[in-house]
Amino acid sequence: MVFISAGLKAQETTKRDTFKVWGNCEMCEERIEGAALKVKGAKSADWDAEKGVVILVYNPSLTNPEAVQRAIAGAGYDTEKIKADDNTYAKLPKCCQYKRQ
Ligand SMILES: [Cu+2]
Repeated sequence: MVFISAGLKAQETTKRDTFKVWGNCEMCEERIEGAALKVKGAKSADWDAEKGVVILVYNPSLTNPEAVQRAIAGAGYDTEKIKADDNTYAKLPKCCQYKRQ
């Protein structure tokens, strides 16, 4: 019984989600992952430069993928649900100004 309830609890406290984030390079990766991890409840964030996809692990009682996408957009990166502010995007280094959709 103890093992079963421990297993259920672990499932409840961690969720995984993937979503699209546009960017170019390793500097982008640092900013994208850094912005995601600043969100309380975000446990890990891994941006794949080739696919342009973030794999997010988070605690669903503290946050949700939309809040994390909002934080990433706040750093200048468009996500599949939330667009970055034009001014923030324009402040990115030239090499990081990815092609916008
Ligand atoms: Cu970059």
